[in-house]
Amino acid sequence: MRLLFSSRNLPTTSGTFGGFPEVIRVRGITQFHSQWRKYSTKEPPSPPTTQLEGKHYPIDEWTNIPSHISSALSRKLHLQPSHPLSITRRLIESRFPSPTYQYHNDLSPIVSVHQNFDSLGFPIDHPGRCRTDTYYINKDTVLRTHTSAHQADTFRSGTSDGFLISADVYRRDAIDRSHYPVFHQMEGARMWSRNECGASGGVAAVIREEIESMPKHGINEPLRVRWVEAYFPFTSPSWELEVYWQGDWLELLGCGVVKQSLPKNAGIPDKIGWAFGVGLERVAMLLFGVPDIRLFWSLDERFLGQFKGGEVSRFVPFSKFPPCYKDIAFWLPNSSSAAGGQVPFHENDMMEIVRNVAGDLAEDIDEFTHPKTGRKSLCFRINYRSLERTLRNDEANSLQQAVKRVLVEEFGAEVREKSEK
Ligand code: FA5
Ligand code: MG
Repeated sequence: MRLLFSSRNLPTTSGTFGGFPEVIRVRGITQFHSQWRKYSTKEPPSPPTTQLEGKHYPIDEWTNIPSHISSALSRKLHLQPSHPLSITRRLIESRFPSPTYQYHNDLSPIVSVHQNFDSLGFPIDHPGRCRTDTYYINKDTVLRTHTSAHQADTFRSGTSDGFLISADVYRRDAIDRSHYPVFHQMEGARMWSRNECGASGGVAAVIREEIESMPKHGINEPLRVRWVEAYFPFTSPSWELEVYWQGDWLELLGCGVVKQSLPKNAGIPDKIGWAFGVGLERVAMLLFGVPDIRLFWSLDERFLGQFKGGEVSRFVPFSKFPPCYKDIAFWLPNSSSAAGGQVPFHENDMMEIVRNVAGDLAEDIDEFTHPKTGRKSLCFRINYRSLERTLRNDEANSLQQAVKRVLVEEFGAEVREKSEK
């Protein structure tokens, strides 16, 4: 069994037990287990649990939530009045007024696999369901990977024609300037009775119109945008909207016409409508000129002090500290995986190891392809940079050493020493 996380980075896990606690580790999650013995008069052991948002959840071989993720649950940046994410949320909300639209900003991030995937028609083998992509509390419960997890329930509640749901969402994802494992989405949806939607191009035309009228306060024009055809299991047709940013196309949102199975299953078969899911960080990066997604998590007054509720202002960088990159190349045994089984090592496992070790000091990771036959050889370049101070080379070296240790001890990797810088 391979272990993904080191114990110092693990969430609090506990069992209520009738004997002396014994610390065990399953897929890197430390658990406290009772030593219940055959002849004990005490109660049989309860299964190990993890505590999130004040509630205990049983953990199992699917559990994969490290402490840097569980500690983000309480931050709720989209609700901090002077935070750029909250300012962005309110600006978009102003485009979709009450009472047609109802706002839901405080739904729990802990949802069932059914809500997150099944209710939206995700096929059972969809890659989004993998433990390499999703944070599982246990096999039935996840940290929502998108605000669409609440679509079916909100349609079913039927309390308004439209809704906006803003929330923190969680994904095991790449490390770079526009990706973070915790980010914020806003889900928007609007339903009509079939004969009510009068637009000449139907629902599809309405959604593109609605989205193009989203706020563009102070964004340096000309803004180059493009619509790209996309696929989501719960909309058809579907599109993504991209914008040209820092020399590349940046995806802002996904949207489409809601597939009929959703209103049908929600008990409103006569309704049709559209839905979108927009990344609030991505919009805020454009509106406020924030160059790196990690900044939104900063507690530094030089960042937070620049913003005021209701105002869109340009971010003034306090400094640009030098980067420090380190390369690592290694071979893996053929069966190596985060799950310790047959699933191959995934690029996201590397991202997770580095996030565990380096936190926000990792700016981006690039994967190099290595022309080798036989054993699987992997090469990564990790760029370390603090947003708040100059990172010393020896600090970056010890982070790199720690990454290496996890790869060796928990994945059985054989590190190629010459590849180090
Ligand atoms: C979805 O999550 C769909 N639920 C969106 C949707 C809703 C489609 C309703 C149709 C109808 P996607 O995985 O593309 O789609 O993510 C939506 C947006 O979230 C992206 O366009 C991007 O702006 C943002 N996003 C995705 N991953 C990250 C990340 N790791 N860090 C920051 N923002 C992200
Ligand atoms: Mg997408």
